[in-house]
Amino acid sequence: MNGAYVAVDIGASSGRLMLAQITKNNQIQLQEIHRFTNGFKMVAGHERWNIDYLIHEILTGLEKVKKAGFKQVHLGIDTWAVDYVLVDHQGKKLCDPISYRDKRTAHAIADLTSDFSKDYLYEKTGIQFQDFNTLYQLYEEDQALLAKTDKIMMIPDYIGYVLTGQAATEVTNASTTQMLNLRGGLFDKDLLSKINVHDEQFAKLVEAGTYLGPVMTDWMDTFDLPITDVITVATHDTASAVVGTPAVGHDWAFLSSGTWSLLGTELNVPENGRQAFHENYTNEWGAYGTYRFLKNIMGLWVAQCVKHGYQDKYSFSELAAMATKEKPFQQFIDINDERFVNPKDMIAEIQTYCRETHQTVPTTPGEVMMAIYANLALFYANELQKLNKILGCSLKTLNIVGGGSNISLLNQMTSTLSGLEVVAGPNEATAIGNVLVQMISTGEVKDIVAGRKLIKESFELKQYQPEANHYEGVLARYQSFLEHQD
Ligand code: LFR
Repeated sequence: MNGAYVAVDIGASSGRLMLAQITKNNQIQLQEIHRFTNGFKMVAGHERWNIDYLIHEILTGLEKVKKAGFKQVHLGIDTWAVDYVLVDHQGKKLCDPISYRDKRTAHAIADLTSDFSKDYLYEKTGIQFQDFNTLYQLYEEDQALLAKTDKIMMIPDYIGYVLTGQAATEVTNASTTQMLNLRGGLFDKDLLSKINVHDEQFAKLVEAGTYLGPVMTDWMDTFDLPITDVITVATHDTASAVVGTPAVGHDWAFLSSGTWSLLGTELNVPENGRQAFHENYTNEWGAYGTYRFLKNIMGLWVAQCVKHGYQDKYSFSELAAMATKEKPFQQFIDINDERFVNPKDMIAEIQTYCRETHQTVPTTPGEVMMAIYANLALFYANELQKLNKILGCSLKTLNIVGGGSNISLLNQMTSTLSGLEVVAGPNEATAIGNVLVQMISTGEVKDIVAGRKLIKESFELKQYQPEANHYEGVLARYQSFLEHQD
């Protein structure tokens, strides 16, 4: 009997428990067990996640696993990155974690780097400058709370701790703090001292694939759970998504397309030279000694906000269908502009941007959505060119995974603009990467190469080829638009 593996995968807008097994004919079978919404709310002056609710949903999902007939499972947890929970000496959280979209860090990069150079920080960490990185969040942290803090736990580490009583700091996620030393492999004491934090405030660093412990009997008394062994997977959702990308050979890039679009490639040696610094590329640590060399792109967050802006009257597929009827490239938008991080009204923000830049203003839902998709595709194509330049490579394939891999319109435009073959799917790559690390840990799958092959054989993938004579000169005009925006 093959093992049963549960992936707890929580993103900024939703969470899910997926159950996976390897079938007799050697395929990964994935089944959704439980899905719930996630989001932040303004509480006590800050945008916060409701972490107790998330844990409750995980336990509810695990009850469903038991009801489905599974008495014993392995479990891995991945979530978004950079956010953390402050835990006191009694092992209790001091408050609900603040979201990376909270405005408290708006000036933190400039303030913190006023007495040392950004080059110095990039040279040490190889991590992109995003004002939401843990480094800046801790810099802005309430000092009274920090004084009471025994442990600073990243979100998935904290959830693992609450479930098992065991504390660990998993590296794929810890690297996003911008506090790990790229060469030494540990928290950088010099950086920590600048934000009044000590390395004893973090539990021991562990690699993805490390056994954490069983879910505590206390939980088994209150919930009807299977016997559950927690494995520390690649706890950063993007790290799991890259593990779950069915790539073969070299010359491939990935696009993990969800709330964020994470576009990049997998490296064995980090790249933190001048060009990477200049382009703000990041070297996040991956599973099995790899690095995710990537850029954060605003992604489907913009579309999610627009959908809410229309009072959720239309589904994503209805919106995509409306967009398909519109002409692309009626306006250029720098989709990574800070103003789209958390505006009050995304539709109005897009329209104001177009007005300010003297371009056609999209008005109907179809026009607004086409403006978003077209500009995402342009952004992707532009970054793919940069990747080739920085790394001196010649990418051939873009693997698009995650929820966004279902949007054919976007996939086709991306392929045509970039001139690359696009392989789309699986949409649940993150959950798949999560279970794959578990399967490798238990020995059911040999290694990541075998695992990616298994994914390729288990899930339906769609291919897109660049269309000839389409969009001539559009990318060049977009690039010149961006240059003039700087
Ligand atoms: C994607 C993601 C990104 C990270 C952002 C904030 O869900 O984890 O990789 O930069 O969320 O945590």
